Amino acid sequence: MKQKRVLTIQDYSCLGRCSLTVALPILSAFGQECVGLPTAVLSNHTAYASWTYTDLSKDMLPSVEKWLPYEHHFDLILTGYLGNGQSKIVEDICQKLQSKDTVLMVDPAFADNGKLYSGFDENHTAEMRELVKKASLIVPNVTEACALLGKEFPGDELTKDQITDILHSLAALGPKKVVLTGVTLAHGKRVGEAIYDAEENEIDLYYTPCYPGRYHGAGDVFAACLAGAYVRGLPFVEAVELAHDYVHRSMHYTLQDKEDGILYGLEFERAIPYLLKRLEK
Ligand code: PXL
Repeated sequence: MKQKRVLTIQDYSCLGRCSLTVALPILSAFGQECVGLPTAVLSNHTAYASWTYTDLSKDMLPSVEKWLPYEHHFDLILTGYLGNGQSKIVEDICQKLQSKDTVLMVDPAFADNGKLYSGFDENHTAEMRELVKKASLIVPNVTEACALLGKEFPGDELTKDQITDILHSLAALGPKKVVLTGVTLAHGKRVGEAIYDAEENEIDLYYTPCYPGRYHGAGDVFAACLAGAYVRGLPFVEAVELAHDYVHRSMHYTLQDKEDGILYGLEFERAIPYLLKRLEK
C-alpha cells in the first residue's frame, strides 16, 4: 500500500495531550506521513487555570507557500482547534494545497458541555460554520453541532428525530459525511456517535457503555484516529467504529491511573498496540 500523506492544522499545547501532540503520534501509528502545521504554541490547553499563548497566524500561509515548489500532494487535511480568525487562513491554505482527491476533514473543536471554550464567541462560531461548508467530513460534538446550526443545546441525550434533524441539517451546509460525537443514550449510561453518509442516505449509531470521568482531548484522539483509518481505506462506518473503540480503550487505561483525564488527557499511547492489532485484521 502506498504511504498516505496527511496535513493536520492545530495548536501545539505542550502539556495536556491534545491537538498536535496526539494527532501526530496517532497518524504515525497508522504508518502515514503526517505534516503538522501549528497554529499557536500554548504552555498547556485552556482547561488549566492559566496558560501562555503564542499566536502563529502570521506564519501559517508563508510556511505552506514554502512547500509549493516541492511535491505536496495531501490525501487528507485535518483541522482541529483554531484560534479566532484562523479559519479564514485555513481556507486559503486549502485553496493552495487541495487537489481533487484531498479530503478536508474539519473537527470544529470550539465547544463542549453546552458552552463555548474560553476565548470564543459568536464570531468564532460563524467563522467555523464557513469552514464546515467547505469540508467533506466533519466530526462535531452535540454542543458544536447545535452552535453551528444556531439551535439551542438540548443536552447530549437526543431522540432519534433530533439526531436525524441535526445530521441532515449539517449535511445541508456542505459536508457529505457527518459524525456527531458524544451522543448519550440510556440516561447517560451509553455514549457514542451518530454517523451519516449523505451519498448513501444512511444513518448508523455506534455506542458502548459510558466510562465515568471527563477526558480532555478525547475528541482530538477520536478525530486523529478516524482520519488515519479513513485515509487508510477503511469503509467510513468501520473507521468511525475503530476510532470510538480506540478512545474507549484509552479511557480504560486512563482510569487505571487516575479518576479522570481533564488535565492530562487520555493515555492514548497505551492503546496503540490495541490499534495496531485491530489493523492486522
Ligand atoms: O481539545 C480541544 C482543544 C485543543 N487545543 C486547546 C484547547 C482545547 C480545548 O479546550 O484548549 C488549546
